[in-house]
Amino acid sequence: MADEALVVIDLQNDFCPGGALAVAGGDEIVPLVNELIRGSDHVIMTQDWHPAGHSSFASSHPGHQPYQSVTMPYGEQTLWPDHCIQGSRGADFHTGLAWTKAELVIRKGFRPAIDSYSAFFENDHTTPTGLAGYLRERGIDAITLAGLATDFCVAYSALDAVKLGFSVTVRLAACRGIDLDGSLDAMTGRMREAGVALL
Ligand code: VGL
Ligand code: ZN
Repeated sequence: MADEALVVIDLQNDFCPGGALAVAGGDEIVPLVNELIRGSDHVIMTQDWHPAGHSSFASSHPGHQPYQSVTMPYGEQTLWPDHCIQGSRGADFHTGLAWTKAELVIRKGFRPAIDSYSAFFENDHTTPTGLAGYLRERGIDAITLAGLATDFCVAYSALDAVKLGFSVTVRLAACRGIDLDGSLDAMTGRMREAGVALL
């Protein structure tokens, strides 16, 4: 039988209460994620990992505020507060996260000119992170997703994974959303339509 992997998305200090881009209740999911980790044969984590001055930061766009949207060469991009800067405490995994079992940590968002929500592709939807190749080469064809944020990095990862032919489950109780202008309902609907199992 083919193998399955748990992919824990961006469970980092900056996405938890007190962090630069705090997701409400982001830290509440840590115990359940740790339980999922204990029960998984293969664990992969993603880590949002931006250089200072990243193009997804509102501070890099004079006259713009966080949560506004701008048009980038690759399409619409929401602007965020400065967050998950490479090597900062905010970019570290949440202290309570049992991360040591992870076989792979995929860092994303490190190219200054492009953001990356998905664990599989950057926001141009064509530049790969390498995760699909890693999974396929290891005979893993099913993934379970948990982490932050439901309506951004988790949802983009789930939709790309389905497109790439993986069987995908999202553990909603082990995720929390940002919910910008109804994005949580919108992205939950898109995942359901795409065939993601929402548990
Ligand atoms: C994320 C916004 C910016 C996420 C990352 O992990 O969902 N959201 N960078
Ligand atoms: Zn980011």
